[in-house]
Amino acid sequence: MKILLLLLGLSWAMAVNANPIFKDIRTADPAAIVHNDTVYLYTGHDEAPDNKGFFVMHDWLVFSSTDMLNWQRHGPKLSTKDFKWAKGDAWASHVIEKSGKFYWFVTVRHATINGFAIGVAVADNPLGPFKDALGKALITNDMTTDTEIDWDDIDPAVFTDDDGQFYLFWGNTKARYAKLKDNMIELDGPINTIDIPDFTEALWMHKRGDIYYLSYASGFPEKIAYATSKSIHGPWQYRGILNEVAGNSPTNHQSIIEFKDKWFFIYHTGASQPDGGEFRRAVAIDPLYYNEDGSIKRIIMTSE
Ligand code: FUB
Repeated sequence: MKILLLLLGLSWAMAVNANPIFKDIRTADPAAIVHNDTVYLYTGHDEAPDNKGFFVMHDWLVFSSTDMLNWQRHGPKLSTKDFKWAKGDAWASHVIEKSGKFYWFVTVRHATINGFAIGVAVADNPLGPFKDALGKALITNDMTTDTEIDWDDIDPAVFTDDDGQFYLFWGNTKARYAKLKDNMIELDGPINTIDIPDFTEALWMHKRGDIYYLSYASGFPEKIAYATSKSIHGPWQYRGILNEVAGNSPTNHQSIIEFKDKWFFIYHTGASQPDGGEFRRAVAIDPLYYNEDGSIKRIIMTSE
C-alpha cells in the first residue's frame, strides 16, 4: 500500500512538473518576476489555428506560483486594444516593479507609424488592472530605423541595477539599451547599441554576484546564447550557447530568474504537443546551474 501511495505521489509530482507547463493553451515569450515570495509569469498568447500562417497574438496572460510547480491562472490582463495607438500583435513583453507600481513593457504593432513599437502599461498590483501609462509609444521604428526590417524595435526587457537605475533593453538584429527616467515612461539619455555575436532578439539581463549576464536568442532557428560583463555598459564577453533549438519552434525566448535560492530557465517550445510548432508555442521551465567560474551550465531541456 505504501509503495502504491509513493508511486501515485511520484506520478502526480511528475505530472505537475512536466513541460510544457500549460498543455491546453499556447503560451509564448515568458517573462517572470518574483514579488512577495510569489513568481508572476507573464506570457504571450498564441492563437494561430495552425503552423502555416504567422503569429496570431492579441493579448498577454498572467500566471502565478509559490513553488514553480503549481500555477494559478489569472487569464488575459492586457491586450493590444488597451493601447489606442496600436493595431495588434501582442509580441514579447516584460513586467517590472518600481516603488509599488508594476510597469508592463510590451511589443505591439503601431497603428500609424510603420512597424513595431514598444509601449508601457502600469498598475498598482502585479495582476492589474493595467492601463496605458503613456498614451503613445515609448519606442517607435522611426526613432531607431537603421535596418531593413520593421520589427527591429521588439522584445523589451527591463533591469534594475544595484544603484536603483532602471534600464530598458530591446531589439531585433541590433541589440539596444537605454536608461529609463524615474517615471519609467521616458528614456533618459541616448539609445546605445550592444555588440554581441549572432544576435537575433529576446534580450534578457540578470545579475548574480558581481557578474552581469546578458542572454539572447542567437541565429535562426534560435539557440539562446549569453555574454557576461562586470559592468552593465559592457564590454561583453561571449560565453556560448545555453540550449539547443527548442523542438519545432525556431524561437524560444528565455527568461532567467532566481526563486527560493534556485535558478530557472523559462522559455517556449513548439514541441510536446501534437499541434505545437512555430506559431503555436508553449512555455517550459528547466533548472539553471552555474559553474564555479560563474559560467552557466548548458540547459538540459525536458520539453522534448
Ligand atoms: O512572439 C512573437 C515574437 O517571436 C517575439 O517577440 C520574439 O521574441 C519571438 O519569440
